[in-house]
Amino acid sequence: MAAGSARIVRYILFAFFFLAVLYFVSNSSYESVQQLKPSSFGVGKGESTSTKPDDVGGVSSSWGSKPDESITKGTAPKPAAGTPKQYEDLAEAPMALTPSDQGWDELLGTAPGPRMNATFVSLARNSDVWEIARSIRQVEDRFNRRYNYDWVFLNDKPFDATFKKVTSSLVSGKTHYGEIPHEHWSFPDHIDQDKARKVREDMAQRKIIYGDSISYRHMCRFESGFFFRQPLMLNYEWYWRVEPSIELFCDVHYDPFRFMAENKKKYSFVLSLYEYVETIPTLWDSVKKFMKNYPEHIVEGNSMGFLSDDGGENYNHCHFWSNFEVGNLEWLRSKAYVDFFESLDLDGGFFYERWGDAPVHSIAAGLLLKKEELHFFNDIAYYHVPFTHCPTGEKTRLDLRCHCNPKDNFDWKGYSCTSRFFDVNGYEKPEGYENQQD
Ligand SMILES: Nc1nc2c(ncn2[C@@H]2O[C@H](COP(=O)(O)OP(=O)(O)O)[C@@H](O)[C@H]2O)c(=O)[nH]1
Ligand SMILES: [Mg+2]
Repeated sequence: MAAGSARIVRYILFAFFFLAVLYFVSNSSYESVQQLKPSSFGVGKGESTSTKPDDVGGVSSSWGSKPDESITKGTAPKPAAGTPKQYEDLAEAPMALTPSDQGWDELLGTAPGPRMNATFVSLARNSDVWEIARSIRQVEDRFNRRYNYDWVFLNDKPFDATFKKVTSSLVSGKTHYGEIPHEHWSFPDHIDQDKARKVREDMAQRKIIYGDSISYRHMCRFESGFFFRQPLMLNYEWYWRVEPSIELFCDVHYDPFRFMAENKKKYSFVLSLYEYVETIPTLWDSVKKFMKNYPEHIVEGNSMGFLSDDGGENYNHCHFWSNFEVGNLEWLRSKAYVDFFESLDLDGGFFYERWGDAPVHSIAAGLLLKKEELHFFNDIAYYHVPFTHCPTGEKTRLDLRCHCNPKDNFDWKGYSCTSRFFDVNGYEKPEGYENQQD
């Protein structure tokens, strides 16, 4: 009896031991599977590899501004130039499941060749975060994932943690965040506040788009005269402006910054159109005053023919749409451009009317640059509500893996000025343009 129950106890102990071993084995293999789940590796390059925003101080400047912040992609080395590494024995190719695994970045590949001293730049509010995220994702997928250019974000208020976290996780280059100083986003002393308010009330009644908005006017004045001289922007020679909710429809196979530099271009566009007359009734009078006071800044061989149909007497309202721009910052910082902006600013039309930065930049590009210094990027396909630039020519669209509908292309329609740009420069229009005129 006693021997029998001892045997049963031995059986029970053995069964316990067996179950314990089974539990240990299954539990440790569960943990190794667990490691592959995204939630356990803190994805978000911002979190895992960024230095803290306050690691990088502001750049001092005679124009002055609040300290800016930068987020630098940290410890993970950038992939070497060239195409992604190929493994002859595929069994040896690492399967990179987490950002810290070997080979994670090789999937992106990096374009060979030099880099320009260039940055993307976006003016945005914290509430724009998801719209700018969509834009960044498209710019990265179609171009920047292979070039890793930096991105500067500017705001009249401090950027919040969500904005910084989301945008820095999407940009493949370094991200920098700058707060615009009050004097670049407020009424200058010479503006009569009462007069400006009456204009806004009148424009609201006439239902002029953004006619009653103060912040839109600060935005237009800032983009016209100050974005290029923010401390963070002083570090760069070239910029590409990106707004929230834009789309890029085709692959960008080469570096537009390098194209601009090597072809001596200073300003570029993808869409052009006529400005709402109600927003700029006296802009051309101010421009004529500037031309009279500063004849030395008006270059020979300029694009007056794009801006005026009667040799400069009247403005035809053609302008390049400035929500897309690739341009040269040294030009905007030049005495010629700054004199132009300051002369216009003194006349007060940013507040007594509603001058947009698009006609201001365009008129400057048209008069202060030689016409060969302007460039139309046919191969950068772009959308900003409500207009699309979709390259003319099926071969171009297929080669660039475009996903825009050619019927939406605005270039050759009646309200576009791009046809005029071609005529003024003596460029031949691309094959098939006649079929896209309406
Ligand atoms: N920080 C900041 N950015 C602004 C403000 N208003 C407009 N923006 C930015 O200025 C640019 C133009 O504004 P948007 O609303 O797109 O004007 P639209 O394209 O002319 O209709 C965008 O990049 C906006 O994010 C503002 O009050 N504060
Ligand atoms: Mg916009």
